[in-house]
Order: sequence, then C-alpha cells, then structure tokens
Amino acid sequence: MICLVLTIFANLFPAAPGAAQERTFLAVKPDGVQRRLVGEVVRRFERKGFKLVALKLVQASEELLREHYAELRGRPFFGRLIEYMRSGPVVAMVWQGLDVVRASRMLIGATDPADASPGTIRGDFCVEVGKNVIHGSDSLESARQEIALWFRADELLCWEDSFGHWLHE
Ligand code: IDP
Ligand code: MG
Repeated sequence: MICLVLTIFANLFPAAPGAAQERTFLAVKPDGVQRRLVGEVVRRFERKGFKLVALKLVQASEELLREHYAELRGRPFFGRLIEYMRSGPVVAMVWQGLDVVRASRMLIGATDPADASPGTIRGDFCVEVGKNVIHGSDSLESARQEIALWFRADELLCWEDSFGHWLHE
C-alpha cells in the first residue's frame, strides 16, 4: 500500500527526490557469471546512482528464454543464443532510476562488443556478439514485459532510498 502511494506520488511529481522513475531488466549472462563479472556489473550500476530492486541467480529454462527472445525467433543464431543462455546460471536483476532504460543501454554498450566503446561493459569485458556478458531491456515496454517474465511482483522490493537527495535536484 505504501509502495502504491509512493508510486502515485512519484508519477505526479517526477522530479521529487526518491521518485519511483522507471525500471529496467538486466541479466548477467552465463559467461559473465562464469567469468566472475557479477560484482563488476553491479558496481557499475550502483556507482551510477541506480537503485537495485530485485536480484536472483537463475538457471533459466528453454521455455523462459524462448519467450524472452521471442522477437529474434526467425534469426539464424536463435538456437545458439538459447543454448548460450542455458549454458549456466544468469543473474537476473531489476534496477530503478531516472531514464534507467536508456542509460543502461549506454553503460552496457553496443550489441557487438567489437562496436562497443571502451568504458562500456561490453567494450571492456568481451570480444564476440555471441558471448556479450550482459542483457539490458531496450525500451520501457520491453522492460515491463521482461520484468514480468522473470520476476513475481513480490520479488520487487520497495525500499526507502536515503540516497536520492544527493542525486536529484
Ligand atoms: P541486445 O542484447 O544488445 O539487445 P539483440 O539484437 O536484442 O541485442 O540480440 C540479443 C542477443 O542475441 C545479443 O545480446 C547477443 O547475445 C545475441 N546476438 C545478436 N546478434 C547476434 C549475432 O549476429 N550472432 C550471434 N548472436 C547474436
Ligand atoms: Mg535486445
């Protein structure tokens, strides 16, 4: 109930400190988990000022992954992509903050690490599109769908953020 009131308030006054703002879905892919990059990824999003609202280690099922990547069903690499994502656990997360969907894509870098700028996650930690360490939602609508696909509503925590005053005007 408190969450609901805060969310309504935040939507009415978007610039208010601690405003709910938007949410995105991120996942450290199996190569990122194997290569011990989970802490590095979390550190980058925390350091930027975003707020973690959910996190879990998941061995994703084929069914879940087919749904998650449904848009890419017709692509020649689809089968390999599903196998890659099933090859080990992933760390699924929801992050919240001002313009977080777009900002996350900038922190992550281009899909093909060869095109990703140095300083981005893909630019710094990988070399091939088929092992590109991290997933991030590409729009508000896909963020909404992906969060609902990977998390139950009660796994998204609404917690008081004492940090917002130092981030927002
Ligand atoms: P994104 O992850 O940057 O949003 P998408 O185009 O949505 O990129 O593709 C989803 C994932 O599919 C990529 O992150 C990558 O793992 C994989 N992928 C995309 N294009 C290729 C390709 O040409 N070969 C192999 N895998 C690919
Ligand atoms: Mg995508």
